[in-house]
Amino acid sequence: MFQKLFLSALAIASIANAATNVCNETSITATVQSDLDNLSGCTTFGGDIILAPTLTTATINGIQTISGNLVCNNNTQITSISAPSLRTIGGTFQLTQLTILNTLSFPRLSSIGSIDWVTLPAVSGLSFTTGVTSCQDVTISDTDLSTLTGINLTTVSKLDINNNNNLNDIEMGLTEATYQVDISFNGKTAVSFPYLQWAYNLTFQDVLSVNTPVLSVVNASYLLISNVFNSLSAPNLTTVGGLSIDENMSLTNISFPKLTTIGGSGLQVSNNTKLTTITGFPNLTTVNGAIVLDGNFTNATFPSLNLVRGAVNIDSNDDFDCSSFNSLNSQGGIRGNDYKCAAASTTTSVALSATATASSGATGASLTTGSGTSSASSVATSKSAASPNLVVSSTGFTLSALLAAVFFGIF
Ligand SMILES: *[C@@H]1O[C@H](CO)[C@@H](O)[C@H](O)[C@H]1NC(C)=O
Ligand SMILES: *[C@@H]1O[C@H](CO)[C@@H](O)[C@H](O)[C@H]1NC(C)=O
Ligand SMILES: *[C@@H]1O[C@H](CO)[C@@H](O)[C@H](O)[C@H]1NC(C)=O
Ligand SMILES: *[C@@H]1O[C@H](CO)[C@@H](O)[C@H](O)[C@H]1NC(C)=O
Ligand SMILES: *[C@@H]1O[C@H](CO)[C@@H](O)[C@H](O)[C@H]1NC(C)=O
Ligand SMILES: *[C@@H]1O[C@H](CO)[C@@H](O)[C@H](O)[C@H]1NC(C)=O
Ligand SMILES: *[C@@H]1O[C@H](CO)[C@@H](O)[C@H](O)[C@H]1NC(C)=O
Ligand SMILES: *[C@@H]1O[C@H](CO)[C@@H](O)[C@H](O)[C@H]1NC(C)=O
Ligand SMILES: *[C@@H]1O[C@H](CO)[C@@H](O)[C@H](O)[C@H]1NC(C)=O
Ligand SMILES: *[C@@H]1O[C@H](CO)[C@@H](O)[C@H](O)[C@H]1NC(C)=O
Ligand SMILES: *[C@@H]1O[C@H](CO)[C@@H](O)[C@H](O)[C@H]1NC(C)=O
Ligand SMILES: CC(=O)N[C@H]1CO[C@H](CO)[C@@H](O)[C@@H]1O
Repeated sequence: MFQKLFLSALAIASIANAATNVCNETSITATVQSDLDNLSGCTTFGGDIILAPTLTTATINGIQTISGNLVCNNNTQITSISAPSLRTIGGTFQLTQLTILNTLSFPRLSSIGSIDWVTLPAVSGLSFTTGVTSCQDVTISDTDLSTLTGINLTTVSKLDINNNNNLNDIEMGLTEATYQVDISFNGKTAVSFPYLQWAYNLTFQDVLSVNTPVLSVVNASYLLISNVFNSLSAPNLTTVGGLSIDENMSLTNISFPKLTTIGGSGLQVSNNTKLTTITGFPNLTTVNGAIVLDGNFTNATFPSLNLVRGAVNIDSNDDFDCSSFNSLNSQGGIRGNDYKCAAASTTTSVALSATATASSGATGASLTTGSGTSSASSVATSKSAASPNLVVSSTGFTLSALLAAVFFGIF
């Protein structure tokens, strides 16, 4: 009786002690489980915990906060890592090259400085019951995850999710992404960011669908390359730094109803095999960079477009009428030093081009048409093989504008 009481008093004392126990070690490398057991009295561990390649399983008991990093690299025999009490990892949660790891059990984990998980081919799910809601920097590459359930962030700096072959669903409550979102080559992933309002830089490659109903700004570039969706819509997007929609084999429909301004990185819509109409930009008025349209389209209509500060290169493999671009050009709406519109069969194609690139000086500006004469009104009946250099860098800009000014001054 006395002994029992004494023991429970001891237990209470150790709990009370545990609640305030900060262990200030800077770093520990655990080679056996007992090394981790040594730390179970620490509620906060001040440094990094490194799990050595000798461990076959690792359980981190007791610790609620790791102020530094939690790292396990290059371990070919570890199958399970768990931390029943862990809530916070202040630094990086780094797991790389763990070939048979299949269990990540962190039921209380909610906050991580950054996630860096690369080559975890046997990790197919996360046992994150509470769920991580705070993490600034996420890289998840080459895992067997089918969803990211257990990670649901509202803001992020970098979200780089690539080469996870089974990942078929990404849904997150992100509202802003301040640096980079890149979802690429994950097999066929349905991506949904229902609350995302802006992203600095956004890339989707090889995705099945993109749902961004409230996205209104992409500051830098929005790249959509080799995706498998047949329809693409950004219903609330008003401004992007650059927009590139390339090589999406099934794409038949694009819709950017509110997109008004495209920045210096310009607009490119190219090699989307089934995209025959590029008419999803009813409100686009200004492109502060170049426009490149290349593919099997018969209709590319931009009813509000009145200013393109870069070059324009339109190349249709089908029947396409260049007249609206020709008139934009003749009204001075194309400020870049190259304007070219060519189609496989057409009646009004005119190719105007400066033979000099923006960086090679302003002396070579010249006017050519598809048929090789020097008259702007002559008719080209076949596609020009020439493909002028259309790279308009921000530094080349002033020169382009200058060139254009000279050009339009002469003609
Ligand atoms: C651990 O570090 C904190 C702050 O640096 C300090 O207040 C505390 O006394 C240290 N604890 C031990 C056990 O050294
Ligand atoms: C854990 O404790 C044991 C026994 O006190 C000690 O031999 C070992 O070095 C400790 N491990 C670490 C990593 O501190
Ligand atoms: C893993 O091991 C390889 C080969 O031994 C080495 O090149 C690499 O740097 C190691 N990676 C890490 C993160 O330790
Ligand atoms: C993610 O969090 C948002 C709120 O930020 C919530 O609405 C949504 O249901 C969560 N999604 C999942 C899959 O838990
Ligand atoms: C945007 O992302 C793309 C693709 O990852 C990258 O090539 C580009 O440099 C990024 N741009 C900026 C401004 O960070
Ligand atoms: C569209 O974006 C604007 C900001 O440009 C925002 O105020 C508005 O709420 C968004 N619309 C919807 C339907 O979310
Ligand atoms: C990106 O755009 C958003 C929304 O307009 C703005 O709040 C943010 O400051 C911009 N970020 C940068 C780096 O320009
Ligand atoms: C088109 O842009 C103008 C501002 O340039 C805006 O007033 C108008 O509401 C936009 N139309 C649509 C459909 O968003
Ligand atoms: C479209 O594809 C062709 C053939 O692969 C390539 O030569 C061309 O550069 C592509 N167009 C663009 C704008 O990338
Ligand atoms: C145009 O369509 C043909 C036939 O469907 C296809 O083979 C070709 O790759 C397409 N070209 C482009 C640039 O998408
Ligand atoms: C191109 O598409 C627009 C918008 O759907 C339509 O108004 C226009 O008549 C079409 N032009 C041609 C030449 O088919
Ligand atoms: C023309 C082209 O490159 N199409 C690509 C479109 O996207 C699919 C799916 O990612 C690719 O397989 C195609 O190569």
